Amino acid sequence: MPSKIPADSPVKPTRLPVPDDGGSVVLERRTQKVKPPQMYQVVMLNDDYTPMEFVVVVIQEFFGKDREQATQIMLKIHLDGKGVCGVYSKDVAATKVDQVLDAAAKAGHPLQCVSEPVD
Ligand code: TYC
Repeated sequence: MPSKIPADSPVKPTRLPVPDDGGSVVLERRTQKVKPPQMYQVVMLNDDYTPMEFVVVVIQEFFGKDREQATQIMLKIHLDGKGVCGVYSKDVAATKVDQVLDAAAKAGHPLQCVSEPVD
């Protein structure tokens, strides 16, 4: 007895259209319905008080950027008001936000960041 195939499987069992198929089952491919997961970008916001050096270190530490990349991102945030530090799955993005807010609060800086779905 073949094991049961889940309803959302990309294949479905089909009986062969011949009278004497001996109960054979073929697997017919269905159109794939699974979509890639929604991704989230972590956006850091500018403020007038957090030191540039602190932002650079945070971006290096939590977003895996080298000093040069981190400095470019920090300057973009400083000039444009906000900037993307990285793109992650929902849970990882939420963890990055928590880590940044925690580090900022501990250091006494008002640095803010948020995660938002990528279109
Ligand atoms: N604007 C801050 C300053 O002039 C630097 C800064 C950059 C703060 C990026 C926050 O996300 C930020 N000290």
